[in-house]
Amino acid sequence: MTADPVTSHAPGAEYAETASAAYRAALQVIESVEPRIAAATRKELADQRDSLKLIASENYASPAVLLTMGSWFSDKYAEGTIGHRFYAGCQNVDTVESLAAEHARELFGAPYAYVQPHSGIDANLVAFWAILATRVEAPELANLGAKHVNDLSEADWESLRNKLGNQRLLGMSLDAGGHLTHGFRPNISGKMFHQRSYGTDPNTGFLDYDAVAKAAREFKPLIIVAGYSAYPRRVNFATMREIADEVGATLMVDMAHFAGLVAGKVFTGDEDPVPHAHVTTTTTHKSLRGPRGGMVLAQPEYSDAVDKGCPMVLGGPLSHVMAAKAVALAEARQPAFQAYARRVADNAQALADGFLKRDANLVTGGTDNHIVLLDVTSFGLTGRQAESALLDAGIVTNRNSVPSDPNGAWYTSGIRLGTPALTTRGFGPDDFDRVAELIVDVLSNTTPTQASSGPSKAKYTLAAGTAERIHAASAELLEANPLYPGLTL
Ligand code: DSN
Repeated sequence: MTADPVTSHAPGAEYAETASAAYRAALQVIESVEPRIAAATRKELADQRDSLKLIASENYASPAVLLTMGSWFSDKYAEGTIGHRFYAGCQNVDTVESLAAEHARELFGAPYAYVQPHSGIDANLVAFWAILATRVEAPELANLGAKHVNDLSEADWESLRNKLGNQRLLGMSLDAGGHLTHGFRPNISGKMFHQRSYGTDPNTGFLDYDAVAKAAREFKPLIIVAGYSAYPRRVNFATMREIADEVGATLMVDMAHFAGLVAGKVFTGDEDPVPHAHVTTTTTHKSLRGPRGGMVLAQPEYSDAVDKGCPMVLGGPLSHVMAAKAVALAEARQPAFQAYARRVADNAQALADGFLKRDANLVTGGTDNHIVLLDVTSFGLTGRQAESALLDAGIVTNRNSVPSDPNGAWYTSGIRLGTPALTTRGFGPDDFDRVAELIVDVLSNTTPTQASSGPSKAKYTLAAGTAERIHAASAELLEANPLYPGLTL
């Protein structure tokens, strides 16, 4: 297998020697204080280099992004917003936050960007509260005579609390591929709202827009959440916005999984959520390939409320991570990122084709994004057994529910696979066909076993020699597509 010249390296090959010197020096410093942490850090890189990482929500950030996080910005408190902080001395944090927000606005064509959220769930909580504040609290305060909040009586507060706490949210169900934070009952989003889910067509596995519209008309939600973490297809956000407009709902899109495909212009027009959603949330570390963190993009009518995310919802911003977001967003604005994003989608197609030609079952029969959802019941396995057997063979995946999953959310019947990480290493379509072959090899050689104790849905036996054979085959692929080429510790 040869590495593809377009995307054969994670960004950073051109400064690998300098980055190596920086990491060697950093590890030496860490070693002098707590050698076990230095050792674990070295081991983590070795493990990541030596495994086929197919977790759809993971990637490899560039050394520039990673190095940016190791700075004194970590030491600064900066609650508030750019130019309006609750602490003195935030002039450099203002620079960092302004640059990150500017890159985000330019990259996504968004009128407003808020780069403080620490994670995807934080970004979604900021969005929920911003929508509640804009749609419920502000009009209610006007009804109460536009009093300053300090002048509200206890009865006014009670009335406001009742209204804020009695709103409805419609989101994609977890087993159809939605996310925990889209109204799943054990999550705060499923408790703070009256919640209803939409699913996918039971025959095709595709999103059924008529069913979403029907649910919206019946339920009349304040918020419709679109977006997914395990749905292998594109979404028409123009249609979702029409549905939201018809029922007077705010359309919130969580693009955490596919932000890289939006940034890389693979999803354009009706498939680009940013112009259609009132509020768009994302993480920055998945297909977008930045540091761990979150972000909110908003139309102007929601921006004031989003801007109050800290201290409304968030603690002090992580300024070192905001700096790294700026660096990653600058990388994503380069033409090379568009080539990368196209390759992520092409590779997912190749992975899906590789399974289909080997008679494996895929939810929706394929993919047109970065996710492939493999239904492992035809191998006689649960998702849990498949995940563990694959890990034994050095293939890192995660088990995932399939629609109407007979094995529930813990054992599951599926394996979710994603292409962003290995595409960063330089894997191309031929490599992903080989990955499909290796996965089918492992699953075909895995036998469920009845446990003498404990849950049998987790027990399995991998045929002798399988793990060794797959490790050797994976090593060839991994060596041809090295992680952080030129980076030596
Ligand atoms: N944990 C992320 C994922 O794996 O999709 C979502 O939060």
